[in-house]
Amino acid sequence: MFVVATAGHVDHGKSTLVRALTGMEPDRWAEERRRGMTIDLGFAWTTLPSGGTVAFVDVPGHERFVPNMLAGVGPVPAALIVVAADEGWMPQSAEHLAALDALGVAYGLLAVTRADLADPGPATARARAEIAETSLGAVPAVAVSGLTGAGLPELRAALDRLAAQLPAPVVDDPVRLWVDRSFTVRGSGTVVTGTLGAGRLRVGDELELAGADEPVRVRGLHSLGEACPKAAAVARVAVNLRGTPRDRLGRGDALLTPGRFHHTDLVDVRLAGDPAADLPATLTLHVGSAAVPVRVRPLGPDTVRLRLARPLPLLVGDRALLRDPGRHHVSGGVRVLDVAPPPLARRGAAAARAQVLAELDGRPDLAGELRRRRLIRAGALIRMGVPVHAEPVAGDWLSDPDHWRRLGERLTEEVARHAREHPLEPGMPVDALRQRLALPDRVLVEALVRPPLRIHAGRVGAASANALPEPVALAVQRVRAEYGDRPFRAPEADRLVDLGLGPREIGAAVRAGALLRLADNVVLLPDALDDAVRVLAGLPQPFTLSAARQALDTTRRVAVPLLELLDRRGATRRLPDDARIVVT
Ligand SMILES: Nc1nc2c(ncn2[C@@H]2O[C@H](COP(=O)(O)OP(=O)(O)OP(=O)(O)O)[C@@H](O)[C@H]2O)c(=O)[nH]1
Ligand SMILES: [Mg+2]
Repeated sequence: MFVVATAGHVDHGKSTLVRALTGMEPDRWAEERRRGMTIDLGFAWTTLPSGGTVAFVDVPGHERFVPNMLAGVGPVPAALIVVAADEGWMPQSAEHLAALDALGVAYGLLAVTRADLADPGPATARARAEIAETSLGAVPAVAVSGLTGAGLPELRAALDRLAAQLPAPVVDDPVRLWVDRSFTVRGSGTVVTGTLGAGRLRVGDELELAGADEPVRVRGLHSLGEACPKAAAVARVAVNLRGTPRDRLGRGDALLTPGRFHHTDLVDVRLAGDPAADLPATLTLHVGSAAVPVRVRPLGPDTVRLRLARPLPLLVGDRALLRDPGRHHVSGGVRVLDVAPPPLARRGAAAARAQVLAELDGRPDLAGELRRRRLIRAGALIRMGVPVHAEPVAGDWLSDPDHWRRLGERLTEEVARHAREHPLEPGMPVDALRQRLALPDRVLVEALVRPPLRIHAGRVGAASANALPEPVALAVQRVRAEYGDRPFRAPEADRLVDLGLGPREIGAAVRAGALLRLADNVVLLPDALDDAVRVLAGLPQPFTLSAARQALDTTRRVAVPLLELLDRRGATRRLPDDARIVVT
């Protein structure tokens, strides 16, 4: 199927032509038929000589209904421009063409209608000249009469040739179905319609709807009036949604493949036409079937920041147009450069931003995004429309290679500094490092640690972190020299002070396994525990505290906490009468 939107001035015969080609009535409303004028979008389809199907989105020509026209052409990549032979080029011929140009529509046909009323030559020449100046370029032209049917076979053939030129749809892309109508069908509930430009839909699919907390589910699908289990782009589709109230969605909403779109109310864009200085401060942004008021902040010569009145699922590279509803004027097309731009808080930030934007062209660029964002989750990039084809540095984090290298260097410096400032600690806590380097996730710290650094017990330090600082190592050596032959005699508090073993030094020695702490200021050499168990096992069982103290040749100051420690470790067991036995 291929979808084409009509375009052209009011009363130039768009709906008549669609009716003549399809036998279907594009003017759905009684009011439209009564007034002989299209107000809202119409939909009709027919089979072409090739056997292919063309679906029309028929738009209104009246200037009051340009917003409806834009909702129709927004998601459609091809246009049938209609000009009446007897009236020629008119204001909405120009405005519709400007809109197609702004949206970058590149495929089209010119139909000069009402050719039974006047020579189509002059209107054809003027229209082709106007169209040639736009994104559509040189287009084929066919003179037709909706009244007599003259030219219709030629127009059908031309539509077939146009269909053959269109690029193949990307059916593996995520779905972003811009809703152009929503209504309720008795017994089925809410139905929305739209032009599926990419991707596929299946009955049962879960889709995301901006503003809804829960996914919505496809209960039924129709295409061209027929129920179908699935539909692939390009197609006109009607989607029946399970459990979604009608008032939850309407024109301008989009049904999305979950997790694939970033909803944004702030975008930086490049203007296709007018310089930024001429733009009013408020305009309406038209994209897909949506129309959203925006505030415009000029940045560079042809770049502006748009603040949207409500968030939209936009991607880098999206085409949209700005219109001044007050002046009935298409201000120009825009190309989305950044859907998650940085705030402009500092002085000079806007100028700096303008320089960055000057380098961007709206083509997704992974290396550039990483350079600018430094560190970002793959999912966030995908939701911006930037394909990810790089290895994450950790988890699903991607980083600019230079930034990652600098982070590694800074990590080493921070660890070294921490070691200088806290010589007794066995390395820098991972979380302190994470904060210091302003990293959003611990896994990044872990990934940055390289030999000779390592992570041990939640800290980053040299692989030899167990090595004691020299003064502590010397003090422990002296303890060993003095107490090695009296292993259960702990140095007195003032002796510890003499040796330079304050609480922090003792802590460091204990963590390094060089001393065993029984209580505050009561330390033994670490092998004392096994020795004690051996000595106690040689006593008649059970034994009392006093017997233990004598056998170990020590004081209550050591014996009490030592036995308690052995109890805790399960080496000894305390009996109800306070005697103990060695557990074998
Ligand atoms: N003689 C003649 N009259 C035509 C032809 N095409 C359309 N008309 C008449 O022109 C008038 C407008 O036609 P429509 O098809 O409603 O025009 P439209 O472009 O759809 O108008 P809007 O949707 O309101 O913009 C109607 O009265 C049609 O009968 C034609 O080829 N020949
Ligand atoms: Mg019409």
